[in-house]
Amino acid sequence: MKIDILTIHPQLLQSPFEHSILKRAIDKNLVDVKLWDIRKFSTHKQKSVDDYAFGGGAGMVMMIEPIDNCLQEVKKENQPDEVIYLTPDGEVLSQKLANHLSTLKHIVMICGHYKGVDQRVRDNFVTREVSIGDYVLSGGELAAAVLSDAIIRLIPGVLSDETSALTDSFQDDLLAPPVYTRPMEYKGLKVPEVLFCGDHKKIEEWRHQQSLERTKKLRPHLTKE
Ligand code: 6GU
Repeated sequence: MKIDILTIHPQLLQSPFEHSILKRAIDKNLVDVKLWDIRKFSTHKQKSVDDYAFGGGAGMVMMIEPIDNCLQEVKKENQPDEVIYLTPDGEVLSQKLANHLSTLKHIVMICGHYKGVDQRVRDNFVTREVSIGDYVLSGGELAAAVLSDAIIRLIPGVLSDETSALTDSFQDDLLAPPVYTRPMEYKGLKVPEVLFCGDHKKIEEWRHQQSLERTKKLRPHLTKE
């Protein structure tokens, strides 16, 4: 998979891809992530990427030209399956959407700032708009990092234990069960007995029951009856 991310703050996005699972996925060539600095595609003397909103009002708007220029450069390499604009008014990210996006070959993400991008970018270049929740961030960069992580970890071969993504919270509309490790007892705090019984069927039943109870309590809308 290839992910191209268009941003005016490429440095802000570097670190998430330089550690842990995302780094390993890149090192294994399972995904190629490229950060594009929109500012480099500005034709203005000052390399400006934003301007005042027509009609007035507070806040600057990101201009169409540097984004168009950058997108054209990205598309020279190959045609993307989706051009995603990260915005608080987009479709709220879900595991279902992450699953779908993880099956694609080439995704472009555009990070907005200020009051957003010129609507003509959204109307003509963007194929999908995604939000990571109903709250406002100062820019799309952190959202793009979240979306990338949610997608990349699902690409076959990225997680060492192939089944571990399948048993994630939400993968079957259930929250994950609690997990424990050594020591068996810490300052009087004990691990549930059932985990030491050695009966794998019984343990799986207990875990499933815990998942159901957690989901009912914490995400009641997921338990359809
Ligand atoms: Cl995708 N962008 C911004 N700026 N804020 C957000 C968001 C995206 N998703 C939730 N809040």
